[in-house]
Amino acid sequence: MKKNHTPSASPIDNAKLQDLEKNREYGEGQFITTDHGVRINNDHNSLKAGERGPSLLEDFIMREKITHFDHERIPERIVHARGSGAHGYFEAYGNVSQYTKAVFLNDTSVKTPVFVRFSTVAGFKGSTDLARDVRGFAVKFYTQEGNFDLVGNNIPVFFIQDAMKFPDLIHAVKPEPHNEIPQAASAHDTFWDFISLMPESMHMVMWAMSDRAIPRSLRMMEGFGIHTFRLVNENNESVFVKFHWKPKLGTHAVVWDEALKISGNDPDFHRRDLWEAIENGNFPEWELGVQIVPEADEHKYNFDLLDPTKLIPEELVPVTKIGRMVLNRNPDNFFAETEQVAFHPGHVVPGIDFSNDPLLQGRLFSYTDTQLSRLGSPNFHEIPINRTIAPMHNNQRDGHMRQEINVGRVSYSPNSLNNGYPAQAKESEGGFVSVYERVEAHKVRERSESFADHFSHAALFFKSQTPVEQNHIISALRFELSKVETIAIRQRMLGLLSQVDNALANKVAEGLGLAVPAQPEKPMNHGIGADADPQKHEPKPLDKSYQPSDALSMLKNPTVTDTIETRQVAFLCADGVSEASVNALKKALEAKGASAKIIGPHAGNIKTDTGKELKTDFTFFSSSSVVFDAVYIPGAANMAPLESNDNVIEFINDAYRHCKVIGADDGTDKLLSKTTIGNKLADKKEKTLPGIVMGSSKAFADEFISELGKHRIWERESKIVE
Ligand code: HDD
Repeated sequence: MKKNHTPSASPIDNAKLQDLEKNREYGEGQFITTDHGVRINNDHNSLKAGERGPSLLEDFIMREKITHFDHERIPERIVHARGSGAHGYFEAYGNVSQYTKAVFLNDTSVKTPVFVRFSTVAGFKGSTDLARDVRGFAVKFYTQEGNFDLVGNNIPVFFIQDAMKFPDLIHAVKPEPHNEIPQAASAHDTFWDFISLMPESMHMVMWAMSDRAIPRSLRMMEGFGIHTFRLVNENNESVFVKFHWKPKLGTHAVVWDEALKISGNDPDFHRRDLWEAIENGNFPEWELGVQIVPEADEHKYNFDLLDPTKLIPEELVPVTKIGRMVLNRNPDNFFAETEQVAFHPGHVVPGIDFSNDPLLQGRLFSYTDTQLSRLGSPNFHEIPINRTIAPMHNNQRDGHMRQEINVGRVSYSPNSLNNGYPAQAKESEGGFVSVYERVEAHKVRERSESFADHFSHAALFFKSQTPVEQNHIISALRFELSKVETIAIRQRMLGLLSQVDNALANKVAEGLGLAVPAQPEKPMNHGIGADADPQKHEPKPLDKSYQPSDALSMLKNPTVTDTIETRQVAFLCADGVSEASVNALKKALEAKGASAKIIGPHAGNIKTDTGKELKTDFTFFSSSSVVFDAVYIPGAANMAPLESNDNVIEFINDAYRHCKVIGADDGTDKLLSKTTIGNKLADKKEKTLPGIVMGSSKAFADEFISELGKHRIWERESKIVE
């Protein structure tokens, strides 16, 4: 059989790595040329009739350069436009052959390359990272049996039950069409109008209003495949499966006021954090977990496994860890890799198959379709980042920007001129065979009655949260709904919330200056004919049998860890800062994998009390405590430059407000007295406050590190929403 020429290899094999090396060096010691290889003699001036004369049309060099520039942009993704990517690998633990024949999930000797793209959903490509939003968590596994894409989110459920409603959901959440306001925010009328008429969204709304929607870092998020998928073993036996990603650093978030301020201070906060962690060798890591449900148990639960607005509580079906993923290489080129990568839930390999979840089924159509308009050609699989590392042969031909030069006469099957090749693979030869599922039914446009419980899982989520987390959900709902101008929408939302949890609804209502309606409005009264009622079935009453699930709370989650690895502590310094004070905590932090950043009155260097130069990383003016995990005020020969600086006071006040650990050496009392800390101490007539570590004792560093390991000192905040 003749081989096809493949001009460049897949993005991650050795040949590609060498190519990338070459690309990196490209240009070094080389002449600049046109796209067609002609050396350019002058790249600074267009061709003109005389030095001061008009430009000439014959200037093929300028025309080529400008034409290319004019076409540099491609349409951004209709959703998930804002994203950041990284390369890495996946290693299996080798404990799932009884469930799946997928080689990459079983063979412990294989390191499967991956490319991951994290994203927000609603904002445009240039929007802030810290929008309140679901985060996309899309992983492309370049397996030896073809590409498998796990295109999930950091929230385990979704807003809607049927793909038919996806365009409506997205139209509602995107900036409103008449004035294109607001950017990357759900806090506006059209979003809540839609939600208030869609009771099925209530579970997801609880998650989206929780701190899951404002992660501290992309490296500190869980990931979920959401839908129930199937795993299939060598004997063609199948089980249902839910996929989970569990982050090594634990699941952490920022607080809302902080998120708002980060958006101004560093809109690239998450992108920068991911990039820098990888550049510094702090490779983000997750374990892949599965919840397995035997086919026989399909109808065992009081929710439907096919309903993507429901999750399987981990207490009912535990998560088994089956491998780990490490991200260890930043992209070389954002456009070529992160922008052009094309994910698709329909990219599966033998051993993984779909369930009949109607949201998943719709997605199986949507993703290839969108690439055709976004990447502009059915040949998007040939873009290096999308190429499979498995051998690829078929009779698909031609189309825009075809890269492959297929040789020979044969591009059809069956054929005899190429001895019947490329040939079909039997199942035993790795051919993909769909799950042998019997389906016999009427064609209907209906929702199953088993999808009609919209409130029980929302209530389960809410009651599984700690009071701090519940407060954050209440505050978020108050924030969002107070931005909604139409009072009827606010009221309708209160009606829905009251069906989840009365106390929750009452607290939100208080913040809106409204009362919870005695009788929640029936969503379908709004212009939708009774016959077209999408639900058809009356929403089911609240099922109170669910026990709270710790895994749903970020603070109670059993995987929570007190590591301070990669945390960044701001050291507020000025000339005369005590070198010993700086070095003692810096050393202790670095020993635990955290780092110190010196914030000073100006860029360049400051002088320590011993006369040594200390380089500042940021200034009081150019930075803010919102982009750090904690703050330290070292001792100093002269504290006056800090005491008289409003930015320093705000730095400390924000850190206090956002429940961050603050360490203060001896001699900082006067500075602290000008901050919230001073006010609180004076009010309480106490010497200490939670998470404020004072003094210069030997135990100081240990105490500071132990407090930092708690991520935030929530006691300080407990009274924000009474
Ligand atoms: Fe989607 C992109 C995740 C439902 C249609 N989706 C996209 C991305 C993620 C998800 C992470 C970005 C991939 C990347 O980084 O390039 N989408 C989900 C999840 C869903 C979901 C977890 C529900 C469980 N999506 C969904 C539905 C539809 C789409 C129901 C359509 C019927 N999604 C798309 C899309 C996108 C997309 C329009 C935009 C860009 C792209 O596909 O490549 O086709």
